[in-house]
Amino acid sequence: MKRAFSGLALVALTAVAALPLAAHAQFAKVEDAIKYRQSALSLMGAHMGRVGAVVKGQRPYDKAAVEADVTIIEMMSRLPWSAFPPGSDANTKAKPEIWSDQEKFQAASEKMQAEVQKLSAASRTGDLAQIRTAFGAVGQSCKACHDNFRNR
Ligand code: ASC
Repeated sequence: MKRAFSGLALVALTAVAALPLAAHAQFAKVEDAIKYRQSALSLMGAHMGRVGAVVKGQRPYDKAAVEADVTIIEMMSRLPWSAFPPGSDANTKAKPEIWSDQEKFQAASEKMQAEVQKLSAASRTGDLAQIRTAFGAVGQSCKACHDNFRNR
């Protein structure tokens, strides 16, 4: 029993220790990584669109609904970044700069996540003006990354 536990513990410890290094190894195939990141960004875009409609006055403001949308945006904003393994630009809009300028790409992803955090805080105030401002900043951070790292 003791032996079995030690073996399991070693496997668990090794797995945890390897996590930051092996983010890409989560995906068996490059196509799986592409699908994963595109799915997260697509869901993020869908929920940005819903909040965008409220911000533009095309849909009535409902605090709980916006908070729910922003919760999803926040979760999705964390997901794409482990899913850009080298070589995963083939047949996608991903620019080679994602891999040749990784620091800048990472900074852009962190900027976007930081702006999403502010949108999350704004959504909890119930103040549509604050939500509008924060939403604009998130959109700008999306655009900045697309301009630099995504082909049209
Ligand atoms: C969105 C969305 C994007 C960005 C981008 C900002 O809502 O789906 O891709 O904002 O349009 O310019």
